[in-house]
Amino acid sequence: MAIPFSSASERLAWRRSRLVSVPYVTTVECQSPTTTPVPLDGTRSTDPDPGDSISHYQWFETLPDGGLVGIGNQGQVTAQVAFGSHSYLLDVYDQELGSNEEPVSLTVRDTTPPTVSNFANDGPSCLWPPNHAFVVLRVGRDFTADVTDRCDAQPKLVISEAESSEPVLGGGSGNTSPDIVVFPDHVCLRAERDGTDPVGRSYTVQLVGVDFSGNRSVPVSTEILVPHDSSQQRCSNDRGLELAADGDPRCTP
Ligand SMILES: [Ca+2]
Ligand SMILES: [Ca+2]
Repeated sequence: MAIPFSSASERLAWRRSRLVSVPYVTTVECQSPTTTPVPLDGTRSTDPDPGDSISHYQWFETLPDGGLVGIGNQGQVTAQVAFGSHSYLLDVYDQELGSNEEPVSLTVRDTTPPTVSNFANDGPSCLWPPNHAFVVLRVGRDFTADVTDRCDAQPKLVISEAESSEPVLGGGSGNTSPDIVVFPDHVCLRAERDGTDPVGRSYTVQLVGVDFSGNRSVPVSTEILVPHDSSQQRCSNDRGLELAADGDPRCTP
């Protein structure tokens, strides 16, 4: 016959430090865009009463509204945890159905950067004529790549920076500034070069893959030339260039 327990000494001892010593973790790395399996182990729960022992376990996920969803009744279960922080409960019972309860907090985070492959500059590789207009180059049209991430199903390709081989002012480039305006999804490069420089101007545009946690991939880059003259390199802008004048909102920081 079961005897009701009322004194504190009859309660089951649940020691968090012991739980932590088994494959129990509070923060785990995201494994997929949906859920991440997290093993939970309550089998080191102990009962202080001589001759008594743990008889069964109940694991629950605690919903934001306080509701409970059962996820298993074994000592060891695997929780399928979505991205972010989530609350769980472990209830343990002894042979006499005395019980104790312990909250468990699990966080799935993403610290792994995306991977960029098959990067291509499908836009112009050189700009002509050097009429000081901005040329707008866009991710998805001019810059393409495959970006994959273990946790984010839709990581983005973004422009991280751009630089010029020539100073913004000086030489025979005219008196225009800025020459580069960077946005995540497009960049404005001024079609000009120092006329006294026989090499021409080279812009380097760098892009990275970014996931929703802000992790950034190893960068990829491409060069875009403004040649000294059209005989140096013939620019075949078959598709036509997207141009913008100074003050155009597309090229205003
Ligand atoms: Ca990631
Ligand atoms: Ca300039």
